[in-house]
Amino acid sequence: MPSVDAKPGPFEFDLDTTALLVIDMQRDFLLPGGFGESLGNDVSQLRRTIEPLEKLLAAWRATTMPIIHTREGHLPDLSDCPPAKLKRGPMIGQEGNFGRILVRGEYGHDIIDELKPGEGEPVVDKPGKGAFYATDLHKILDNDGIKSLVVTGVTTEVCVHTTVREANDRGYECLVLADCVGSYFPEFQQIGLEMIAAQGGIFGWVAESPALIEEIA
Ligand code: TIU
Repeated sequence: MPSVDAKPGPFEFDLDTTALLVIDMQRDFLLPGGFGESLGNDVSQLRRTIEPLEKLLAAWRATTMPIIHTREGHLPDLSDCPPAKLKRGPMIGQEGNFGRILVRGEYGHDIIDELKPGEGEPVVDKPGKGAFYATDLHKILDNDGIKSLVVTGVTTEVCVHTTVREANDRGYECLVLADCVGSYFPEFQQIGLEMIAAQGGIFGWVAESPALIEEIA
């Protein structure tokens, strides 16, 4: 069984029951001039994940293990956006530099060109931060016999954390790749990763992508 050097200890996984999750690598969050930057965020903190993710995707696509992408966003009429979310995110649905912000079908809502989903790789649209809430993700994984998830994407303390917590409660073992997840806030990146592996791996394992690529190559 492949094993990756990780915190709090080796992460063992089976090539037949492991999937890669790429969370919300969307233009709205990552492009200079986009929604994320318009909120005063430093998008370079997220953009440093692009190159390691390109390498990881290339290595992963050479295996038979599935890849699932997610996107955060809403229906054009915002009927799936809770008023409470809209109240604290009044820009959702407004016209931005890349179309209506976090609205499905808009340019900014889609995944960045560098990490464009490949043929046959599901893209799960989610209205919330967690990838399991109000989506078919659990069903997609369960149908494929998936038991372990390698989790990547943005942002570490928001959609990555929420998804990893949801995954734990559904019985998945999660490995989070430190160089393939990003936060606008360096301190949240560090603490967010520590929180996952603390207490003997309360939410899972944390490793660097080159260690995993070596195992699957
Ligand atoms: N994908 C995701 O994390 N959505 C967010 O809203 N993240 C923030 O950090 N705001």
